[in-house]
Amino acid sequence: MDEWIEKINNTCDIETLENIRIELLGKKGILTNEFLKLKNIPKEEKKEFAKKLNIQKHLITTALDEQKTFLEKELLKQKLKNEKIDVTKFNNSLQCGALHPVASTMDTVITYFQNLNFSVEEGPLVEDDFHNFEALNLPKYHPARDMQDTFYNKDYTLLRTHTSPVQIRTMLKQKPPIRMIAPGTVFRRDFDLTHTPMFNQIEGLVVDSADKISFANLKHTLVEFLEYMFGDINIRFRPSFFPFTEPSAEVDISCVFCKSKGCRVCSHTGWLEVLGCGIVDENVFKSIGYDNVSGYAFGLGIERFAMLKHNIGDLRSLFESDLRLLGQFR
Ligand code: 2NL
Repeated sequence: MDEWIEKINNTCDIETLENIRIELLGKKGILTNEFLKLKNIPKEEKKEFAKKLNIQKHLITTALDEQKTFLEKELLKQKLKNEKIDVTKFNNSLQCGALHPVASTMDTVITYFQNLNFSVEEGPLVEDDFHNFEALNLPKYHPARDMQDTFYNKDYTLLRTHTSPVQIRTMLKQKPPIRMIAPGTVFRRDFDLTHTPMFNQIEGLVVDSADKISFANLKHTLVEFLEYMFGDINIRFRPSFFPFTEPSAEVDISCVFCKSKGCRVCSHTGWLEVLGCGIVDENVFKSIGYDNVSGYAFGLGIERFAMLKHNIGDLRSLFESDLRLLGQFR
């Protein structure tokens, strides 16, 4: 009997254990057989024999039950161990997304100016004539309105053609000094190799009391900014015209592709135009009721910056969501 008990205690799986139970206690089991012998045993020995058998049966059943409980517990333990999820484990094979080059360039420019204490202002995409044109020294029927072909709605609202209306709204709701940028989406009826009907802009505006803000302030801010964005480059300010600034300038950097040797991107001029700027026109301040102030403003196209920074040749590739391009910016 001791050997059987030992065998039971050494069993490692429930199936073997069940086989042992059948071998001992099944219909044709060894112990079952012993019990059958009872009827042929003389009366005087029967009691002793039966007692011995019952003890054996009890020992066996107890051993079987205990081992079964033990094995079931082990099985559960194993199962829990195998099914445990390590929520802290990092799956390196995960495909990570990346910021779109337009978004990351936007972030870089915004953070740069935030660090110079510029506030970041936003405004509606659907604008009215006053905020988008009139207040910016662009009276009705002024030919300069043709510069930015506009999407008009039936109710005379329009899709903003630049983020300048955000500056107008900010100046109307707060007093100088103002030091802000307005990043966002703008819309123009223009669609060719170098233009998309929707694109992104960041404009900057600094306003303070009269004579405090000069072209030198503007020039310094933009030179520092462009050197931060493009590294070791040459920069030149070219006289230009915008209805909302006087004087106005366009800013060129030496071509980052050919190092000014002349290439297709810079049309063999060695220069790339990257932004427009100027001293805020007196008429803009007049239209919003500011008096005795001075200010500068500038505007740049994010898509163009992203293309120059990441060496992207075709503007359209920024709008195609092609993972072969986007995957390169992880
Ligand atoms: C460009 C030129 C520019 C401004 C934007 C501005 C805004 C206000 C008053 C005066 Cl409220 N000026 N904005 C000024 C000069 C140039 O953008 O080429 N943008 C892509």
